[in-house]
Amino acid sequence: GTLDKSSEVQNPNARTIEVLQSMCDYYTRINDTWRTFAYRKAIATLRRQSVKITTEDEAYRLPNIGRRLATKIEEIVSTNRLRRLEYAHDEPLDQVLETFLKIYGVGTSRANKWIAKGFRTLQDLKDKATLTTNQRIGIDHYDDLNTRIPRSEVAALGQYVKAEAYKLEPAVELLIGGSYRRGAPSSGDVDIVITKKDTSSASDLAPFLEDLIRALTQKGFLVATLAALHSHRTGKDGPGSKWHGCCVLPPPTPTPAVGSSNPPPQPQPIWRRIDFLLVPESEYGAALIYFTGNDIFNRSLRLLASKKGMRLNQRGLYKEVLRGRARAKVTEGELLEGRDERRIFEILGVQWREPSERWC
Ligand code: DCP
Ligand code: MG
Ligand code: MN
Repeated sequence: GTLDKSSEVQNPNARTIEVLQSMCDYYTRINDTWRTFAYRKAIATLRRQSVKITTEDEAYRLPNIGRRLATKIEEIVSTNRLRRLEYAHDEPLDQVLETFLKIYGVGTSRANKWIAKGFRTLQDLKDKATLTTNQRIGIDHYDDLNTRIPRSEVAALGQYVKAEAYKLEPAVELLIGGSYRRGAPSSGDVDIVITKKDTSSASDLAPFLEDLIRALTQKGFLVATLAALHSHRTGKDGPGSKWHGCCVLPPPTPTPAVGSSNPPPQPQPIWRRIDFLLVPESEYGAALIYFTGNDIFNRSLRLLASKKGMRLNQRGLYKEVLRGRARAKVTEGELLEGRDERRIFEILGVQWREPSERWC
């Protein structure tokens, strides 16, 4: 409030507090909770002083101010600034944050923790950080996994998977969803939806996915697993309904060159992200809508559904669930449609949109 402000101006340590607050803000930004806390306590102590604190010793005698902070307070008073703060501003930490956030599966919290530990480059992470298997993959294949996949390669990768899948089980159906289905000229990953006639649960398809993953791995097509998730339907550990990983387009099997024992070296294939989603036929329409996106289009459809007393998720369109106290779910809600993509649009009362018209 206004009162606080005027008392702050009158506080003999106002300038010191201001500089320490900037430092505190900086540590908050980089998620250094320990230092943030230490600075906040020191600032609170200084706020309570009625005389100006000018030397390290004076500061150190106060509660909640350690030797290092006391040194900084003397530096602020004698130079009217803090060297560490200027250093902090100079550092292109946003750039570092950006670099770290582009590692597969890394979010703001993880990235800021690394920054707070002083890591500034991918090499720092490789050398000094304790990495999960996925983080290691994300760093080792950083450039590959941040390279978009041309549409023609998405098609070729999808075709490779389809051929292998139909060999294993002719009755399955595979479709490339995601941005590819929306007609994008390039994609971030390959999204493959797998279904089969007369299935009503993803677990009906799980043994097939296991076989497919095994075969594609053996062929050298799949090169890393990032996530093999379990059907949340059953809630138990069981066969996966979702698989995320990396793949490469295997080079054509080399034909033995005549008169040459040294074939030219093949360029290293680029690692690509690939997702598989198992969908029972009874949920295929809803899953297609979800997996075609884009995410913003999905959100607006879901919002529309809820405005109309319905609920849309990747399994189906439902009549809104009844909720008891504390919005606890009482029933799952009556399924209106799951199988037919067009029918879901109809029931929602929205005009059919071709996948290429679903950019938001
Ligand atoms: N999806 C969603 N909400 C999310 C993530 C995904 O609705 N938070 C849906 C919509 C996406 C689809 O899943 O279209 C596939 O997810 P991707 O992350 O693969 O996104 P896209 O395929 O649309 O784009 P990209 O080319 O980056 O892969
Ligand atoms: Mg995608
Ligand atoms: Mn995807």
